[in-house]
Amino acid sequence: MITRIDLRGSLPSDPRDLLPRADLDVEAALAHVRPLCDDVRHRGAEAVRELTARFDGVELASTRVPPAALTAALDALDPAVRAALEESIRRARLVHRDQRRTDVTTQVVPGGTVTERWVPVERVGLYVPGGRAVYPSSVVMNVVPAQEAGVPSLAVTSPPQAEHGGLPHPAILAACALLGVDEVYAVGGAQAVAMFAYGTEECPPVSMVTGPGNIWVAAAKRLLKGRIGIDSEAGPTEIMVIADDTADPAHVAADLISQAEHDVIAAAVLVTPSERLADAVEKELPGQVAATRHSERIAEALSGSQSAIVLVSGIDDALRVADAYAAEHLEIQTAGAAEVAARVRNAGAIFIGPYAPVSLGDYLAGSNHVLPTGGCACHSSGLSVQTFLRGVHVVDYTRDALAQAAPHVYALSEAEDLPAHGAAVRARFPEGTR
Ligand code: HSO
Ligand code: ZN
Repeated sequence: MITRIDLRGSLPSDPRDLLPRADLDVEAALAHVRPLCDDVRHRGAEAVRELTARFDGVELASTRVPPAALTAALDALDPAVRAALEESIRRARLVHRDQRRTDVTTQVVPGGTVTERWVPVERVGLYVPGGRAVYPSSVVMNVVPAQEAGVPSLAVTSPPQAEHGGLPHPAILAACALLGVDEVYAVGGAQAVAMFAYGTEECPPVSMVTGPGNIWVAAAKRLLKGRIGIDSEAGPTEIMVIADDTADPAHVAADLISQAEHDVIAAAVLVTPSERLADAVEKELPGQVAATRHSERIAEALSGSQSAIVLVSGIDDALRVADAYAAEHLEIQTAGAAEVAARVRNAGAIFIGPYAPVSLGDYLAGSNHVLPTGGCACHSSGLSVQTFLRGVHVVDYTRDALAQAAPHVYALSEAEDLPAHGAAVRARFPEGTR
């Protein structure tokens, strides 16, 4: 069911290439998406409604979801799900509130200061997928950091579902209501990103669009990036587990399966120095997979070339493999797990020990579950308050402090053959600076 890769002899020089990663051809989708975005740019809400009829089979009277539909969805929400979402929101708020930044003023020289002022993005649009993946938890993970960053205006959009009366999925609407988001649109696909980027008569334009989506959404985000800010492009889910003999094979198997459940191209990788554990996990998998609801999807993900059990000669090599792979989620189930985790450089999020499975992080740890995939964890972070903030330098110098800097400005402006730069300073000191 799962490939085994034995690296106990030697590690390849670049272990990153060990496991192939799914590569969506977003570039190819751009050609399809460009005319749709142009249409929305020129014809606004009318184009959005036409495209929605064409792609979603829903005739929208208005692209905006009536506020009463949000309250109705919340009233109809299963109380257990409501309680879980409320607790998820509470924990996420605790963590993200601590990510807020205070303005810092640095005295560079007497009379010369630079303040870094943190300013939230004015208006953000959040895309929430519909269709097969309906994740109210992802609404929480996108909305909470934006709110804690102080974003004053936040809109959500999600594709309309014919079977739900042409509204987005009720679980999405209920999550919005719980989070206090009342501006929600029933629009999906590239036209949703274009609606946010260009604005329409029904939806004012936003400065930034975040949230996962299908290939058309990813293509529209790539196309409109620059006009709008975007978060990173979300790829298929990945879990890597570093485990040794101290790990429980049933738990390791369950965790690999949990993320394989997302997608047939999800990646589940165990890295272990223990052949005994490798054998035990491999033995666990078929029974556990067979017992779960989406067994076909999971079996396909586990048997794909992106998933594997990797045998290494020790924890040092396991860490080299993990750093090279830069997994979205990395579990450490070893002796001294916290110390091992402290040595990891590249991972979207790290889960320590036997009682921090990834699915806790997906819903309720308080951590964010929008994380870098596809190896991007070597240069990017998950979604956070910082995503929605801009650091603005505010420069404040007195006459004396400028006079002191002037000779250096003159020297550099000459060195760069930009004499007008020096002249702008010299103009303030007609009598000279010394
Ligand atoms: N593991 C997913 C997030 C998610 N899981 C949402 C369940 N719902 C990507 O990190
Ligand atoms: Zn998940």
